[in-house]
Amino acid sequence: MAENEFTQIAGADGQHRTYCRLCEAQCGLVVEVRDGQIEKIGPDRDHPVSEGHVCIKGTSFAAVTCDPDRVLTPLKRVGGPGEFTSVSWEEALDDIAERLQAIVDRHGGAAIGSYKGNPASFATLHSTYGALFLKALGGFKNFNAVQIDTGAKNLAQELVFGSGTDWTFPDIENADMLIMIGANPLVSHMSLIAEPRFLQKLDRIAASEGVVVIDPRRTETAHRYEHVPVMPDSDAWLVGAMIHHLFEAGLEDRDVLEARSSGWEQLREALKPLTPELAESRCGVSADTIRSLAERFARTPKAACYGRVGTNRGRFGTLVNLLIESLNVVAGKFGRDGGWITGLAPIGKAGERPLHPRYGSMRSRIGDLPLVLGSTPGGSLAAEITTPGEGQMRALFVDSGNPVLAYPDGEALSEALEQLDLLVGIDFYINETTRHAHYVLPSLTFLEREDITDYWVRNAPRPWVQFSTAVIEPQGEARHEFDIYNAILARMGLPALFSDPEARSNEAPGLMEVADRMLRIGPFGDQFGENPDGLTIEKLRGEHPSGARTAERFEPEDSWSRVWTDDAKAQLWHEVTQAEIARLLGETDKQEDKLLLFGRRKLGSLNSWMHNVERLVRNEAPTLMMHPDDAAARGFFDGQAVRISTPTGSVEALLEVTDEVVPGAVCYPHGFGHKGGWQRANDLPGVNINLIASSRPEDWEQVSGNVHVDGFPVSVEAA
Ligand SMILES: Nc1nc2c(c(=O)[nH]1)N[C@H]1C(S)=C(S)[C@@H](COP(=O)(O)OP(=O)(O)OC[C@H]3O[C@@H](n4cnc5c(=O)[nH]c(N)nc54)[C@H](O)[C@@H]3O)O[C@H]1N2
Ligand SMILES: Nc1nc2c(c(=O)[nH]1)N[C@H]1C(S)=C(S)[C@@H](COP(=O)(O)OP(=O)(O)OC[C@H]3O[C@@H](n4cnc5c(=O)[nH]c(N)nc54)[C@H](O)[C@@H]3O)O[C@H]1N2
Ligand code: SF4
Ligand SMILES: [Mo]
Repeated sequence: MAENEFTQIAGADGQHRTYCRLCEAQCGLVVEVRDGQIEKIGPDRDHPVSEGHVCIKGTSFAAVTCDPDRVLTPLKRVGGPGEFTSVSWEEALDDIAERLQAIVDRHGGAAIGSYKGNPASFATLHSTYGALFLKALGGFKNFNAVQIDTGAKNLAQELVFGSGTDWTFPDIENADMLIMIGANPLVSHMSLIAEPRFLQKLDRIAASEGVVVIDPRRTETAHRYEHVPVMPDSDAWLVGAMIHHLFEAGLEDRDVLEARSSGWEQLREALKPLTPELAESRCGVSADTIRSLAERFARTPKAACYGRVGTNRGRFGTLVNLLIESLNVVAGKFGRDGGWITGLAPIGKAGERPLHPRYGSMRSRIGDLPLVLGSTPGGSLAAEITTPGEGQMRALFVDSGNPVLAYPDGEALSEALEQLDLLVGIDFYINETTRHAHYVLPSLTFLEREDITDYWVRNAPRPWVQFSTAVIEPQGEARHEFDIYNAILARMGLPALFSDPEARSNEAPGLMEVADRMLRIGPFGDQFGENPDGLTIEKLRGEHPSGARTAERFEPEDSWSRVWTDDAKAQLWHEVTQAEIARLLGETDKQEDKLLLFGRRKLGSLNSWMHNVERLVRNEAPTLMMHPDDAAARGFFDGQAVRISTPTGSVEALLEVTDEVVPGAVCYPHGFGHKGGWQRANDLPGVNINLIASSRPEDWEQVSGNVHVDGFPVSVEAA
């Protein structure tokens, strides 16, 4: 086959259309393959939504798939952390199944846990079958990134709209104004919004009524648009005061409030004391700015207020997110063209109440907190292992994740992991977590597997769906996670994933068979023939190799049909709202000599795991950013070595004196401080900033269980 011809045969010479599974933009890619190996990765200009957009991470991905440090055979631990020897799949799987069986027999399924990291959300049904695997063993400890990423937002959506998984997001395709709190899309490429061409969209909004970026740092995004600097961990004051002012000025949308919401009067009363003047004293944004922002927002018909990770990890994450959802309702932006909307997942039946465990239906063993979406707080991972008693965790699967770098107090977690009877890592790298494993099982990179965009495209202002064949054959002995789990279940005499429970058969339906069924009954599916124009995987593969647009436009109004509260109204008052507003107003204005530490992301990094790619990390040297006033007050200079301390620990960093950050706060990126099986990354400067963040349950945000990694107090001294 000629090199410039398109092909869908894994490993065949020619060009392969696929998509990037690193971030939510999921850009279309064209990969050139020769002699079974990747020659080049470029943009897919035929992709209906990314239209040729890519970033340096996507086009550098061959360096991951072909990384000489990649794990290509099962590894068995033979010494201290990181000391492994290659073994056969048979040996590894037999031993894992046997040990697992012994643990289940002796301690029951509660002793088993599973951690699925961020990349799992980009692989077809991975979170679903990962949870089914655990359930098959009688387990229910599902750890993931929820309580360090989205937990407060999930909970706020559940309380206001009745679903933690029908994400609300701004219709950036049609909005004229966007308020963005704690998000930096110029680096992250947008989160909870799937729109690869976001920059075009934001520029258009900026040229209309404006993009306002509320952030303690003058980020890349803030620099391009309007920046409102704010103290970390103080957004509840700001957003609460905006709602206060809307009511005060009579700018609320009465029609919406009366017909489609409940509890707005209680919210209005509770926020009466939260004046813009009081908010100014707590968040550093002037009362005038708060008032004018609220007025601009209310008076722009097509506007939305969006909060992302920076709103989730403070002491009031749930309240901030409740107030953001509420602000959008009070100002009449929910379910409006160019406003605040929900989307449709292509997979699974639409128009049904989501099945996730309701808030409060389960509680954590550590900290005794109600669980959000049934997910076990990652902050409890170490304590689940070290705390004796019923349900003590003895076995853990870490699949697509790296909690030692991702979660607070990685030191305590590293020590705890060593106490497990069985730790299995499923990854193509030995990372800071899997180096503690008894076995590391090699998985595929996304270029070696088929996938369908099953999850994040539900948050697309211009919805699409794409199926990709595998670009190359699996490297070495790497296997699909789905097959690994099934192989373990088979050895334990348990039915295969997704098989009919009555049949007790080990005959697994293929993963794509399951996905195809779910696509076909989904909102864009062919309904098994009833809707001949609808989609199937076969049709996606044959007719839309670059992806298919599934709807010209969402009907924003339909967002109201996905409100799952009992009365189908937006619920603006809840006991959580009440308690959290009271807690906020009861806060004393502490004037400690502490600086509040918050994080940042870098264009060439992806959380903890793209640091082995030379091209991405060449100039990577994380610094602690500090405002010139704070540096002068301490006699610090640019480039100086400093020690950052908390009661949990201390680390050293290089200081960068810059007025990019607000006075009173310091900024350091997460995901550094490597000691995995990656030669390049281990050489990088930088520390694991989560070593100094607390994982103690009393330090979690007590409503959502989110850990506090943005805006926590630290002291900084000369090193
Ligand atoms: N202080 C601080 N901490 C943070 C954050 C922060 O902003 N500040 N951000 C948090 C956020 S938002 C997140 S999502 C978490 C992320 O934390 P995690 O989800 O735990 O971890 P990652 O760093 O993304 O590491 C992913 C691992 O999965 C592996 N991997 C990649 N693709 C695949 C695959 O297809 N299959 C398998 N089996 N493995 C794969 C990689 O090699 C890597 O080892 O970190 C959180 N931690
Ligand atoms: N290049 C790159 N892209 C990524 C990732 C990556 O690691 N690198 N990670 C991916 C993942 S897992 C996620 S979840 C998304 C996240 O996507 P975004 O939510 O856009 O993430 P960040 O870039 O971390 O932006 C968070 C912003 O919040 C600000 N912030 C911190 N604390 C506060 C606060 O208290 N109040 C306010 N108002 N702002 C605050 C920070 O300064 C930062 O600018 O990005 C994804 N995309
Ligand atoms: S923006 Fe995200 S999806 Fe697109 S190429 Fe970069 S990492 Fe991949
Ligand atoms: Mo994330």
